[in-house]
Amino acid sequence: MSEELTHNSGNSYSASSIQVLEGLEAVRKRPAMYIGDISEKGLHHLVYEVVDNSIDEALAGYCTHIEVTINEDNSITVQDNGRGIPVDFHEKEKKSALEVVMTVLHAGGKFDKGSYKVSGGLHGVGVSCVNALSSHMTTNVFRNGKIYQQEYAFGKPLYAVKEVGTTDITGTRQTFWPDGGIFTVTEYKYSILQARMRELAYLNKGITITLNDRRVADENGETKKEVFHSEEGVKEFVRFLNSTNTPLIDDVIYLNTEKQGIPIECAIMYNTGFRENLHSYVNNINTIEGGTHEAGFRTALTRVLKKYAEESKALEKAKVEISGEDFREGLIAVISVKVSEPQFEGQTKTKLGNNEVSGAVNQAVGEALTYYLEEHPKEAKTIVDKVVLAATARVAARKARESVQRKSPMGGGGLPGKLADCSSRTAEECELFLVEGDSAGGSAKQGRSRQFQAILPLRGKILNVEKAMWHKAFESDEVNNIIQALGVRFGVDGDEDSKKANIDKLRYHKVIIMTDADVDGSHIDTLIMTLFYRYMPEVIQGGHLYIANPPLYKCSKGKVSEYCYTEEERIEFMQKYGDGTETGIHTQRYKGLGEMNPEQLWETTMNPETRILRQVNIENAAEADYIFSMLMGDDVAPRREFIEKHATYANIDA
Ligand code: 0RA
Repeated sequence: MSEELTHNSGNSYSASSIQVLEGLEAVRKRPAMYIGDISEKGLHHLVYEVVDNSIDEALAGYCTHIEVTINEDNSITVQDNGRGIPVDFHEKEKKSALEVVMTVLHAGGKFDKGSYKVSGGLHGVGVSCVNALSSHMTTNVFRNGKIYQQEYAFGKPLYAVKEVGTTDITGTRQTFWPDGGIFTVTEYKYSILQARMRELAYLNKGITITLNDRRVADENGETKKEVFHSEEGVKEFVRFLNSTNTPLIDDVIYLNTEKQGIPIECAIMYNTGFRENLHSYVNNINTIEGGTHEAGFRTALTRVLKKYAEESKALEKAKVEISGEDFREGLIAVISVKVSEPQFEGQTKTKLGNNEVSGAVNQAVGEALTYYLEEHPKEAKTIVDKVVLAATARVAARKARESVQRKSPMGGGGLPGKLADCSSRTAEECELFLVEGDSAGGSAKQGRSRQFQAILPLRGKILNVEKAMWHKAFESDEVNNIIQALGVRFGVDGDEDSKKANIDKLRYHKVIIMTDADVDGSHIDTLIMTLFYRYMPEVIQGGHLYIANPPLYKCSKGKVSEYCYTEEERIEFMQKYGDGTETGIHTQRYKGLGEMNPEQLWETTMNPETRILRQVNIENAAEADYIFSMLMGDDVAPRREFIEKHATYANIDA
């Protein structure tokens, strides 16, 4: 965990406020402890934290609209139409309730609204943490016909709460400037906030969330704005997530109920694909490590479908035994529960531990599914037929996998012939470059640092694993070479049919995809990322997957020469060294990695001292799933649009 020591302003605090200030100083001393990290993730987390307070107000029944704005200077404004944070005098703290909320850690609980607090960011630390980590923050409360205001610097109030006007609305407005002395980046990414606001709108039906980006305007001077609102909640969410797949049955099996005091909302679809795709949430938090709610869901699904299949005699024709995961091939589902005192466990604290939730979900899903199957015999048969097919395929998959693993490093079969391995055996320092093409692979082998860099050339496009059945992927030479070189195993922990990869034996802690800076290269990048995302997500979650960033140009003028990694950098070079035209400047365009000699490749793309690597991360699993199915799907138009929008080379190849 990263730790940052910042600003010690040396102010003298009055005795009564010492405790308060110590609280927020702790946040500034160890920000990562409170918001996870101080990079892009933590920066965006600040917004979630503030929005969560408004979501709580909405869930309590007092707020319908939340407006989030990225301002021109990358400050953020969140305004809601709730009751407004109370501003009256707080007897114990001897100051306004608003000031307590803004400056006391975990003060939220002191204003318990009677109902339990269901939202709360992953860290649920409260708005005072956002305040502590902002160089400046302004709060306005619209309440009692008046507008109240207080401002803060690094979490400290600049003045007591004051009245600044009258109003006929109610609500709360928060504006904050993340502290550049704490965060490694301070620029907000629209797409990250967009994904989270969309998700929140689906998870909290009826609420309207507006997202504005004041940093970019179109030709009419209009700035970007999107409105997220869902009337059907997770039922609509699952349709959205499945929109790039072909549904097996058109219906969404949906339930919205309460069992043993636990609100449960769940939507289930089947598609013609082979993956299981379960997205679970507890109090709006994405529980990527699963937990008791997921266990309850799976138990109910298996129990009900198995019973139905047995009673309808559908299993008799299957020659193989059906296992739990056969019921989940092509399953796409969202489950959202609200738990009053959630116990979060696991490495990333995203695994629900409360045992009582398992039975509640089991019961709710069991009832809804039983009812659906009884009412829809045709659809029920379609699902059961697919389950039987999945079981047959699974047995074939195991055979294919075993043949791979016999050849794998641990199986004694050695490493792939095409791998130029490094000499170090310390995985932490080892890097594996997955290189497009034999010729670039050759340059990379000569240019690399043999001690810790290994090269695996890949020929042509690797198999599209998004489309392939599970076992098909293991029949592809290129996929097998990657898996063998990595040293990972599938089907471990005594469950030989488990689709989980064991990455304990990962031989390289950096796996770097290195492809040409063109459309084909991008396509290969996405294919390889899909392979990891679908089969070995732990490699991505562990922060081991990277994309190399080769230069697009080498621009020279006389004795000066510079590598340019973007079109903007090339234009900058021209402006700096030219007279605005291309007279006198020599521009070498690198169309492919193979055009660089080994020294150039080392210098620009492989040398840890000078290279630029982009780390692949999954911030929002639902969004990632959607994007990968879209990128790998049959529909060409959205894929082209996505690649054009995200690639650095787009206008060069056009
Ligand atoms: C405590 C009590 C009341 C409202 C709120 C907090 C509240 C907090 C936030 C944070 C962002 N937006 C908010 N809206 C409301 C209820 C006060 C009453 O009884 O009127």
